[in-house]
Amino acid sequence: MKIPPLSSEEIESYHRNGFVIRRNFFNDEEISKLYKISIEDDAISKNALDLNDQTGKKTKLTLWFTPNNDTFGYLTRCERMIENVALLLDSDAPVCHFHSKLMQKEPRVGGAWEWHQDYGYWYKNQFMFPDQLISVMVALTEANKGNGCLQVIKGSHKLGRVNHGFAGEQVGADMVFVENALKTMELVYVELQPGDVLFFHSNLLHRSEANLSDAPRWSLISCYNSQSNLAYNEKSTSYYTPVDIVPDEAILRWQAAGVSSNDFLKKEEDPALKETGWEKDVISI
Ligand SMILES: O=C(O)CCC(=O)C(=O)O
Repeated sequence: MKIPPLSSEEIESYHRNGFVIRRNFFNDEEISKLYKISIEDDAISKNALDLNDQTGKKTKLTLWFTPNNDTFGYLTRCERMIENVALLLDSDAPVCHFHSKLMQKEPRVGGAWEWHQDYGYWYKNQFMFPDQLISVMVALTEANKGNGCLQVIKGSHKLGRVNHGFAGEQVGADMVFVENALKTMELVYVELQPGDVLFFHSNLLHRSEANLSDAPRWSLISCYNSQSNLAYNEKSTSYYTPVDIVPDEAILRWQAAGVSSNDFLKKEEDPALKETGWEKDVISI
């Protein structure tokens, strides 16, 4: 059954709040297939990067740029995803896939993410327009307060980009701005069930706590860009390549192996930032 596109109220709430949640965007069968691949696929585990948070806990993720003919590629390229992303981006140009990252917050060891805006990283790639960049979080397991779900500051995308500096091996937003925002704007814990999806603006302030629970918290975060949004310091090519859209059924019906990307991010490559003043360990996630 076709999932109805975001309504005008949902689109309006994305613009007002900086995010919108769609429940049951992917069904149980799709999510169990994706979760099974994510825990069993060799390419995912071999290409996983560990980033230290400020307390030394590891945040693990596998990131690739080009979505291929594999089940995760079909998820990121499916009609339902691209149709809704197109409704939220501030452009009529074709939707392109910047990158996807499989977030692997393992029980008791999965580290925290400091307060940041995704555009706090991406302006270093010299993307011009934050309104033409969006992240989409797809829950592969339940995400709740106990296992370190995402927290967002509602409406904070309207602050514009705030300064970012180092926080462990991550980049964190200037805490003066975060604390000011928290005095006047609502902190929302984004609790998700498997298959729920969060669409969020590239300037929305967000963070997550470490996973101190016994349950894993896995999700895919796919980031999209409009073809009209150029990035003058980005070496990967997918961000300006229109997504080759596949039917929604591809996720379940088309034969595919694990993630077959040939452009996984390697920590030492640091493709976007090596010419900037940022330290080489900080990667453009
Ligand atoms: O998955 C999380 O807990 C946070 C990830 C995040 O903030 C990001 O990738 O920008």
